Amino acid sequence: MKIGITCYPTYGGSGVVATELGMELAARGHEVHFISYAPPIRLTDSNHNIQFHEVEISSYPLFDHAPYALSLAVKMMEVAEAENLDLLHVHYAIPHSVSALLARMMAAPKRLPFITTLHGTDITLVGNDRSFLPITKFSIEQSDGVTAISHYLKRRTIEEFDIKRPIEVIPNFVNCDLYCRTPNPALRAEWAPGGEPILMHLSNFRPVKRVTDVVEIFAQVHEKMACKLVLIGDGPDRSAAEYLVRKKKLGRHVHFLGKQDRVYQLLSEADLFLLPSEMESFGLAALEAMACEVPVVATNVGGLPEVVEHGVDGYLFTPGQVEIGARYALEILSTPDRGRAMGQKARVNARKKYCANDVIPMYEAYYRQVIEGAAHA
Ligand code: GMT
Repeated sequence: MKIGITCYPTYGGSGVVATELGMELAARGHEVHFISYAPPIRLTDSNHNIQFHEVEISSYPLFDHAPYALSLAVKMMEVAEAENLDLLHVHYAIPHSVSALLARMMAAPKRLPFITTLHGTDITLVGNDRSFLPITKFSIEQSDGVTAISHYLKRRTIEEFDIKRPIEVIPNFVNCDLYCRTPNPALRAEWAPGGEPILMHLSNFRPVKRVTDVVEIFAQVHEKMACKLVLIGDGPDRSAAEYLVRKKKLGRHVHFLGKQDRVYQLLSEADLFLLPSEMESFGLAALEAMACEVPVVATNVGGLPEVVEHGVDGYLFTPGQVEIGARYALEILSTPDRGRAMGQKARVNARKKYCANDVIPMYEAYYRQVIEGAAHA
């Protein structure tokens, strides 16, 4: 198949999923065309089946804000025509599904079906910003196919937008061959020279991630046992987290790594992964950690209970209740094997439901269904 994929190319989870999906599809022989304003940051494969098409953003002085959604629609239509695309697959509803809808209309009478994959804040945040609701609802209804990354998000979309059309749940996935435990003793010695357990967090440091709760939990664990904290990523709340670390005089025990590409090489060094988010429709970072045999302490919100099994491969707690998060973290790290058995269960559970080898065929089957449906429409 020839598929056009559009996503935010920066460090958001939706962009990561879209990029990994494109690379997996290309490896399976499909032709993949990424269409966005910049190459996706996780696009590390140089497969000849992958091409990137840049959307140029117009800078005409009259435009205070360049009309990206329109430029994107034109580019989608042009690429579809030039490359004879079978399908557009857009990740994150706003504004990508609206652009795809316009592209489909412009491409007529040639058929150009499009699938919208909902990731989370495209649904949960517009719930709070009513001005986006009508156009998001319209573009979901007009999509030839719609997928959600968790059962929670499907339910929330139906409720929030009063959607009557079918929504397919195709969960996020991880490449289980790449994301596996491959210890790097030199790295561990650098972060934890005394052999201390390592707690880890990975996110885009947005307020929804509650990164300062990561520091609070770590501080409480550190009072009871020697340990280290590694934070991967960057974003608006990094300064607040750094300030809290300084205030608590924990600087010698905390490593801020900033944005990193090959996170699977880092996750393997963790003994525990912390994800105390206010909301997660799925929690891809938790799944990536689990695939690397790392038990997770996360919040019991959104789709996280579909990923982390409380008491089996991690623990779940209510957002903001950092004392409980710290208690769970201590419980895991105080076991004689320092949580290794729980970590192994985490990998088993990640493999059961979320390996790319099982999830990519779900996308392929759905693509075929949507293409056939459009042909008969
Ligand atoms: O919140 C983020 O990290 C970014 C956001 C996005 O769409 O880029 O993430 C959402 O999509 C991820 C990938 O599907 C999910 O794993 C995250 O749970 C989801 N974030 C929220 O729902 C807050």
